[in-house]
Amino acid sequence: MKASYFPDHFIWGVATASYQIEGAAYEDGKGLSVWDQFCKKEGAILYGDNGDIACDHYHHYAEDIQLMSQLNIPAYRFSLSWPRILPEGTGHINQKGLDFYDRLVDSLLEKNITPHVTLFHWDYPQALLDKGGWLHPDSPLWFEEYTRVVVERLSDRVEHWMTLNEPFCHIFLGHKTGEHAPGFKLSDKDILQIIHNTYLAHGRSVLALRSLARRKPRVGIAMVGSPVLPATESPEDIEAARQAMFNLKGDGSDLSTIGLWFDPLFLGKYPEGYEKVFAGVLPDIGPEDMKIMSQPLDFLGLNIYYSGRVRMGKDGPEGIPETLGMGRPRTTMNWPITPEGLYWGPRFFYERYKLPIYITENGMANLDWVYADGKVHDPQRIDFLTRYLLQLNRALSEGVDVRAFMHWSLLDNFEWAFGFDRRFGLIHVDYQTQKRTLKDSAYWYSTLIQTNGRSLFNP
Ligand code: IFM
Repeated sequence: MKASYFPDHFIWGVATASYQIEGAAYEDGKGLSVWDQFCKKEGAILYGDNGDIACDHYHHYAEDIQLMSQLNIPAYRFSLSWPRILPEGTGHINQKGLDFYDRLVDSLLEKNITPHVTLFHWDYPQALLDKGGWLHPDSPLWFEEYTRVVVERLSDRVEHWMTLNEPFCHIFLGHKTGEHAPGFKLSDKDILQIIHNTYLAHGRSVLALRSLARRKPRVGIAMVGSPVLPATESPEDIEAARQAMFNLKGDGSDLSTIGLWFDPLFLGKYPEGYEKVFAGVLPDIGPEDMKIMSQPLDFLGLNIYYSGRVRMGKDGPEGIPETLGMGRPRTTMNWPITPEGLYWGPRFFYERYKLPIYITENGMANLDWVYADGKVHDPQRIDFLTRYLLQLNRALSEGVDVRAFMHWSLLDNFEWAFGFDRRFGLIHVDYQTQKRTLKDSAYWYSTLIQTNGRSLFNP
């Protein structure tokens, strides 16, 4: 493919999240988050790392914004720490926490960088967990209250909002497998109730944003959007991929089926077969619930990293166990490199949910260090992004309405259970000194942005 199909107003950006970069975990009146607590658990995090200091962005935000400006990055997706703003989760407002986000937003706008705010990227207030967390029937109201506080303070300047980041990871890894905070291993019944409550919280938050925001908001959500890939482009294999993504199968894999996580939000109903597959463990569903959780959105955010593949077999989709092994390329997360995800993901989600697509995260972890010449050479990341973005370009060329691409991440940061071991940034962070060094990929991304994607075709 030779032509660049990135439209004129395509949004190029970078993404981060509060707990992964801010540090200042015990400063200026911030309350505890479940991640502050989880990191103290022996063996929870690789090498016993924690986000107490992380990239110390709380104190280095001006420098980080200056670097974004130097790179001509027009959009910055970041999240707010709920317990920094409401230390107990509800009630008392910590003005110093809000002041920080005020300074952040003002400094971004001064540099002509558009803020894209995610309200919740996993650092849940510990005080609310102690009251029952997302299982508590009032949990949607708590999130609505938090949204109102934020909107009251920031919506005179912020127009772009995401309610939640990757509910699948937060719920499944945090409450089912226990790999993430709060480290629970709950029953399927509890998980389905948590999904339901979280989605009600999302819906209430959207309603609050729409009714209170002083500037007309653009509201969406960032979902785990890695699609299932078809083994070939035959209509049968493409159909197999669709079915594998969206249909419940009743084979024990249903909690991770994409349709379970997307349909309630975007179609206002649980997927076909839900009552049967989950008989005996269904959540309490109020008469208005599906309407509340499926509030119309302005865009669908997809975080896409890697995918599995299927073909159509005689009894339906068959997985192809080929993505790793045999020396195949992979990132330091051990994730296979599957660029076609940025074609099939936008295509399948746009086809089913008919919303403009934002790629709210894509990128790779790499073994980066500062070379003897003082630079950080990361050709793998440049190659990875080239391959993925060419596939996104293909989706655009076929009419899929993709409006944004946000690189994960701006900075190397705290990669959850993997601590600081995995580096996803365009900017290298020396965690001992907090020195930032632009990687080769940062300059490459800057050129890409300035040519609106055309440099992909003339490297
Ligand atoms: O670092 C995470 C981010 O917080 C959520 N999406 C995936 C990234 C890489 O694992």
